[in-house]
Amino acid sequence: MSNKRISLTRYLVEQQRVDGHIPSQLRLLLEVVARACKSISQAVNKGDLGGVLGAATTENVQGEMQKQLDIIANEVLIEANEWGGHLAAMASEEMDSIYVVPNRYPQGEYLLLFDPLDGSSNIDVNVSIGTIFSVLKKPEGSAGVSEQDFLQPGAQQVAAGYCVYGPQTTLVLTVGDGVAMFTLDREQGSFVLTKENVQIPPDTKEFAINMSNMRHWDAPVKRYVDECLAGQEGPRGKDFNMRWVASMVADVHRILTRGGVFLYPWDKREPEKPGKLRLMYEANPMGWLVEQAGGAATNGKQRILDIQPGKLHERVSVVLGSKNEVERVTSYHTGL
Ligand code: AHM
Ligand code: MG
Repeated sequence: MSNKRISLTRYLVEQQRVDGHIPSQLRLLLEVVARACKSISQAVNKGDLGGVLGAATTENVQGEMQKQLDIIANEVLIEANEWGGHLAAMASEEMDSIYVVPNRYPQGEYLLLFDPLDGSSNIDVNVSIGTIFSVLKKPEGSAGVSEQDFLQPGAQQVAAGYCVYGPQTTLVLTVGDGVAMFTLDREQGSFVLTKENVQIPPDTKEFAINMSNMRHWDAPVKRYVDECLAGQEGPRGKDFNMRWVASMVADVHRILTRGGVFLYPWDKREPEKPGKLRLMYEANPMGWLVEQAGGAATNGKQRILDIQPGKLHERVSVVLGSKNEVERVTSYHTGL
């Protein structure tokens, strides 16, 4: 990378002009999402000073109590994106059904899905949280727009990313040409390219899982974690370290930065649910980012991006990160 500061705008213009990776509507969409993330970052930063912490009085479609900031972030994303003419509809973790762009605005060809504020349990305790997003194209020839239009496997995504609100605010993006990271320069008010061609090392000594659920896991996940815990004396012949932020954005950001493996597996507590995390606006965008950085993402058995979603808020087991570790966990499930 040269010494010149490259803003997100310039990066996107060059992706559009030089490399032909993104059409202008998609560029606009990504700029608008980034602007919304800046505004969410401001609200997160203010915390108690802005009176935005604490619980709201509502539940989302998943039956989880919403926080005030969950609702604010959701509104910011909707308001920023509804009028630009780049979208046909949006879907969010915080909304039961899809949000169709109102008739008073022009309709675009893209569909935007997001988890407006991931890591809700960390909002009030000043630990990193973030926004995750995924962009799909509305299938051609379908009149109007319906939930059915959203139900495309993650491999069809045309852009995906997240913005982590931590000590720095960092936007991480893929349009299918590798992964780039942009740090928010608060004085300038713009995202500046700070890492390109992000690569996850194939091997790691770091795993991330909520260990308190151990007694509920399936045998393959137990075996994998037991072997990590056995360290140098065990079958892996090396010591492992454990990290768990409990914000997927922060855990994935660490993995994109220095490698590691992240697991949120199926467990016996709610056997009818395949896992805790949501396929379409958590696992798919993160899975694609990780693959674009040379890592892998599966549900323990198959590639996450190949899963055909059956419904908008579908859940999925997640194993993602350093390729050799993900392949190992997957082989413990499939026996291959
Ligand atoms: P959320 O979208 O309601 O915030 O839930 C998802 C979060 C992930 O960010 C994180 O990986 C996981 O839930 C943490 O779960 P746990 O509370 O079991 O640690
Ligand atoms: Mg979430």
